Amino acid sequence: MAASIAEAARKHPAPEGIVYTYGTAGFRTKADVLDSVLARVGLIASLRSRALKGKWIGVMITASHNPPEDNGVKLVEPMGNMLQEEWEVLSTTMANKATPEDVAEYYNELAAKFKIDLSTPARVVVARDTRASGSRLLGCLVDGLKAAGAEYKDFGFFTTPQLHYVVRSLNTEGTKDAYGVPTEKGYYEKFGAAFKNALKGKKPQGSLTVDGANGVGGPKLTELIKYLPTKEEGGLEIHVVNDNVIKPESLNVDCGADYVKTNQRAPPTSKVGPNDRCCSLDGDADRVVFYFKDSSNVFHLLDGDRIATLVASFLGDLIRQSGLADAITIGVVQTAYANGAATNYVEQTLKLKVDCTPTGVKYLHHAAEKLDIGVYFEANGHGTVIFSPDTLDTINKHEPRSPAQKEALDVLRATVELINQAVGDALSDLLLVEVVLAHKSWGVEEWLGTYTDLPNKLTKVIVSDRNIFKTTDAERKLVKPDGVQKQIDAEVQKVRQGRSFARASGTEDAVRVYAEAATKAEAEDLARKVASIVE
Ligand code: 16G
Ligand code: ZN
Repeated sequence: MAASIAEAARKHPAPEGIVYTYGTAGFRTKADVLDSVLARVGLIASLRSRALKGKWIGVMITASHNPPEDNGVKLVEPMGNMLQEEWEVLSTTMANKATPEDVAEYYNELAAKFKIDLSTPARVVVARDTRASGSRLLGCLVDGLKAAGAEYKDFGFFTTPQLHYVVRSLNTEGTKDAYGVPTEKGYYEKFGAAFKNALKGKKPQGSLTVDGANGVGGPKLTELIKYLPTKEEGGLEIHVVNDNVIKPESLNVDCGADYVKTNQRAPPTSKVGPNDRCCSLDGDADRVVFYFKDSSNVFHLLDGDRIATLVASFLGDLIRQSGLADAITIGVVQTAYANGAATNYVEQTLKLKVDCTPTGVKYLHHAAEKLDIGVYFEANGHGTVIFSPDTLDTINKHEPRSPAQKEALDVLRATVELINQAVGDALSDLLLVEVVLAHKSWGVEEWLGTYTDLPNKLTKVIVSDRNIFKTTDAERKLVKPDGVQKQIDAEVQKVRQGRSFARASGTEDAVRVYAEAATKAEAEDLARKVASIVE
């Protein structure tokens, strides 16, 4: 096998002078320098599967919201979680091995280190988004998988959450934790049925326009719609826009969740009317934000914070109405980017506990796993809700004591099914939002009216070395460089309802500064001052 592994590495030589890192979202960079990485990821995925006694591992080829010429790759653990941190480090080391011989040697070294029996089957599921470079990179990945003797299933074009779904379903098939039928159709059937059951006769108002970022989410949503009740059957009218995957160079260009969140405006092509509900997915559909224009043509964003508060309030109502309030508690997990008004609303109005974690889905996910029901969303739209095994058991076994309790319990059970437990899923999340709005008989204005965001400003500062910025307290305070936090605190004191923090980006060579305050002018001024301290 050493020979075949060296051969695969030789076929896809590592370009000189590039250092690769498995970051918060896997390896991600310009697509034309990723061939060697993909071949090596094939080797790592095979080892990871063997280390877990032949469980299915997922490999997703995507660069999410990044420009069309980028690409990336990330690994998925058997239950649909993100790759274990230790293996992120091993993947990084493997990606940076210089020669084919080094690659083969490291492969054997890992096998020895983890006592991996190389005759154990290795099973890997692969899929990709719609980028032009995807098929070439898939070829490189497959070369690595074949060299390692892995069995693999190629699901072709998939959203990232569909891949997570299939991985979890394959590994739980035939057990009491069976998640779903491990096929694309199985995904649509599961979420389609759950949506219908969770609506339970409540009719969604108006329609929803979904911007697919010209990525894989558009055509997959079009497919999912076939499994949803039609408007005539009491379902939701959905219009899919920006779903041009025939032109991969249009991916994420002037559309998509990142565009809308960053620019605080609808895609220029948007043609919807006042108060029409819209949402935007990102390039691999694991992220969603909602928005609308009011009758004065003013744009309003309903971001991840809004989804979290909406969903937490709905689940809280269902738990109480089912008679489960004494047995189950709900918590919300946010990052420092959550608007202060959202945090306040959860604590003061919903009376729920809020945890704050560093940026990155895996941190929120881990914190949410410690709760009975953990609602986690980043402001940028990544997120989902997870239910602990005990909580699921309680919900499944609960005997309602009245018709009203039964009604609420039915909706709660269907809602659990509707939420992708493996990972934040834009398609599942958007259906969840629609279910909540339908039950509350709310439109976007009522949703927006729950609380008023504090004015805020996010800026990016280019520094000579971002690695000197070290944070603590879930990135809310700087411990290094010395004295900087003190200066930030002094500025924050000067404005009303001020809050600000600076952190090194995990995806770009820059430091991000966030500031919020009672007025827009104060928030912008605070951001400017903090940025100049950081510079
Ligand atoms: C990655 C993370 C996302 C986070 C973002 C922050 C995942 C799957 N993605 O895209 O959660 O919000 O990085 O970027 O974890 P930043 O470090 O550049 O601010
Ligand atoms: Zn994404």
